[in-house]
Amino acid sequence: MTIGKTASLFPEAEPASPAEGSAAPLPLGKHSVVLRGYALHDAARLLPLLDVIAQRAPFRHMVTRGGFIQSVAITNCGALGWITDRHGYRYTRHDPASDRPWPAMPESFERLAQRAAAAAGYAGFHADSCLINRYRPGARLTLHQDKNERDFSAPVVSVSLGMSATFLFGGLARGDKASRIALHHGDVAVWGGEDRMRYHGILPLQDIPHPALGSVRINLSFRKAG
Ligand code: MD3
Ligand code: FE
Repeated sequence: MTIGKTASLFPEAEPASPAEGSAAPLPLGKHSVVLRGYALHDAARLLPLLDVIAQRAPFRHMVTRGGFIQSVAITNCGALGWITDRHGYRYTRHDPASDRPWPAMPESFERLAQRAAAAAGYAGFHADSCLINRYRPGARLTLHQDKNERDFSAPVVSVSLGMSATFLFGGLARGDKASRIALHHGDVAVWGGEDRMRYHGILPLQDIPHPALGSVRINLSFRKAG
């Protein structure tokens, strides 16, 4: 196999345009990849749509089952939205803050997630949920598994915007050693197969402002929740 020529490994991962991802896919686990800069070309179009979503369903700090307030503020778009409260974690059709349905998922969000999934080998991915995480300096996500979705055979597609973060990618047990991967503005990661159940998290964000977004990191995670 030729190093630096990944076309045979990831035949569908070729960028649709030169602007869509410049580096070769970086394999994480056996069934996960980071597509560096894959969303760079779309970022300017995603941001105003995010503002519209956040006007209708504002970012909020939710309470965990254990009674802790999350340092990450969240909102959702799509048919289903992920929430946490004193009863635990789950997906709902309505925003508990307004009792209205979550804002619809913009078509451009859906298409980006579908394209990235296909580029990672998951053709036919249809997200019905997009969890939007907002990190300010110091915000973090402790090691956890995502297991509120019905269908673990579908991957999770994540889009990073704004400040860079250090992602922790652990094993199937909480105590397994986690590797660290930097995620930057425009990076897209796709987690599937057995990697889907691996523990993961985000280290407390450092305050290194992003030139366009300032002191904030936004992560969109697309899921097939229902
Ligand atoms: C890896 N969010 O919201 S990317 C989460 O950057 C979450 O905000 C992180 O973990 C963030 O649950 C990480 C998304 C992600 C989602 C599911 C995964 C990464 C994953 C499942 C398995 C492995
Ligand atoms: Fe997660």
